[in-house]
Amino acid sequence: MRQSSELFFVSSNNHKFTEAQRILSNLGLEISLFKTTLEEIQSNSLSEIAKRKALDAYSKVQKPVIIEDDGLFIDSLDGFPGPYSSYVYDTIGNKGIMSLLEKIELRTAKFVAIIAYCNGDDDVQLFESSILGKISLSIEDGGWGYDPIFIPDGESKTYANVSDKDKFSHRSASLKKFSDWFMHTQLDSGL
Ligand code: ITT
Repeated sequence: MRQSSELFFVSSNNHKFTEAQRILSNLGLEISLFKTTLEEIQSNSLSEIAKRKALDAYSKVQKPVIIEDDGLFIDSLDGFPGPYSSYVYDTIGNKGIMSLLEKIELRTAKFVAIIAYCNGDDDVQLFESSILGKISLSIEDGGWGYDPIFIPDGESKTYANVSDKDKFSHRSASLKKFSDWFMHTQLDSGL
């Protein structure tokens, strides 16, 4: 049975919302976008950043919210851009990442997604998943963000051109964890 609730996905990124909405809808959960730019603290910990984003989101919406914080961690760059992925994408972008990896053979990387749910001033639940992969040798066409340069393990194409990104993406894995928890705890308790 399709469950509906007043649950807001708070983000400045339409692409993230579109994917999250599709993934959660397939799991029977409907969300709405509350579009705004959230406070993003300087930290080496994605969890800390996600927690603060969720609290900021709740303070703005005053209703149950989820936020998502992602990071692309490149092994040969000691995990860079990691928690700084958004800033790095907006500054040096995929071309800059390619330049940093020029002549570097080790191109393994992982994409991490943390979903944070908040329904109160100090009530934050975190759901984390990651996917291993590598950085492509050239920038593919299509997709958004780092899609054109991230090849998930087991695939020959980047996220931009795989046939069903939702099936295995970092986002879908963490959203699945969240929805399992949310359906069994929050909706059952009548929220
Ligand atoms: P918020 O307003 O939700 O914070 P954001 O784009 O700043 O949006 P993040 O802080 O989580 O999001 O930034 C992570 C970066 O990684 C950002 O540049 C995204 O575009 C990129 N990214 C995250 N998931 C991605 C995906 O599935 N494919 C491509 N790029 C992705």
